[in-house]
Amino acid sequence: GGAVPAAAKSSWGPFLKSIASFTGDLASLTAPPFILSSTSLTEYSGYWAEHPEIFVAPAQEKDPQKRALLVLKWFLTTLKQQYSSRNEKLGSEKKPLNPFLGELFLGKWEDPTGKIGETQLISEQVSHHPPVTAYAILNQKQGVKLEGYNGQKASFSRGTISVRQVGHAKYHLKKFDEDYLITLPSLHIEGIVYGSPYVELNRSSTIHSSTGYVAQIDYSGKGWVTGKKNTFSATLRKEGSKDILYTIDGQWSDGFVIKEGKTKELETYNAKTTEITPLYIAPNKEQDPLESRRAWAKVQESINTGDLETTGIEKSKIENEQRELRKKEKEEGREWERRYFTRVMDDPVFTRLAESPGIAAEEGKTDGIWIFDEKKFAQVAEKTRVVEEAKAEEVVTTAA
Ligand code: 0T9
Repeated sequence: GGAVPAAAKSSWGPFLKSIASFTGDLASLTAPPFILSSTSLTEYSGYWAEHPEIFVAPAQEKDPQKRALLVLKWFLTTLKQQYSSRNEKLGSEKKPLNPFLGELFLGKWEDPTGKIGETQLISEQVSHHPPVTAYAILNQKQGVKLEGYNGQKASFSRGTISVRQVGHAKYHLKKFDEDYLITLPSLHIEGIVYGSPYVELNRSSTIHSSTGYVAQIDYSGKGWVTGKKNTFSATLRKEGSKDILYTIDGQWSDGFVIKEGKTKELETYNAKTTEITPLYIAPNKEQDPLESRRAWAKVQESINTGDLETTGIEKSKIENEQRELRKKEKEEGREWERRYFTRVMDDPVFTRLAESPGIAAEEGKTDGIWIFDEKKFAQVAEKTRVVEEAKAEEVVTTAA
């Protein structure tokens, strides 16, 4: 990653002082301009499926044990995009735009070959205070659905920002009526004092399947086991058994080796050369006003051109508009209607798979669980169909 640009050095010192007295609300951190990204956090949901073929691969596997391995492999292949893509593209980790309530990020990964079918992304900001993003990723042809939500709890200690992720993801295979509960790793930011922050993952995360398989991924960074950054070691077992079915070791930003048991090499994965499939996003003018890139367009443009004044003005416009909306809702005694997600107190899939200690307790703090609402989704699809039909009709009549 690049170090602090010379001209920006003067703003990094005060920033370091300000994070030392940090209260835990990441959105309220006033970072120096050169660390600001023009990308909203709602876009980060797309990191889960930037290799659509790896995402849907488990749907084609008949052996439940191998399926569990493919789900683990897919999860591991998402980590590079999730946690180091800003670093690689922009030179360091950057502070994302803090999404407004109801913000949407919609897109699809097309499949010109027709082999795996289209994969669709729906991401929605379901809470602003505290920030929570919910998402669903669907491939109808393969019957694969990922849904989840997440927020962050941050703290400052020993010179670094530590972030605990609140929330989880669920991976569903329709054909096998199979579910996987994925917990999210906690992380911390390294390189802050040098002005080139990057993410390192902490401790461990797990994947529990309804077929009784458990994957555990242990993370370590530079100073630990191998001395290499972004290191992990994962195992897959049958629940309650000590026998290790598969082991996967490596660096999530670089590559890893999949072994049967502890030694028999099956496959190597190169994270650097495996290409990603770009997400298709509609042009801004065709987007819904709540869609991220349309709503933030002016802010994004001014961040990209380094026009601080316009950035401030345009950001305030959105913030004021949001304040007005919340005020009006309060007066009318109603709540903002989430377009695609609903909050529930009990999710049967989650409850069943979250039996292992530690998982359920963490979730309690989010005040319910956000689930993808198929009914709302169908309603939106129906509305879009009607609008499209009316548009087509209009074209026909004006042409006549
Ligand atoms: C969900 C992911 C999450 C979002 C980001 C902590 C962080 C915001 C949340 C957890 C994705 O699935 C995975 C990846 C990276 C996480 C971000 C890394 C980061 O630094 C930011 C926070 C808000 C900051 O920008 C702090 C400022 C820092 C760059 C300067 C020191």
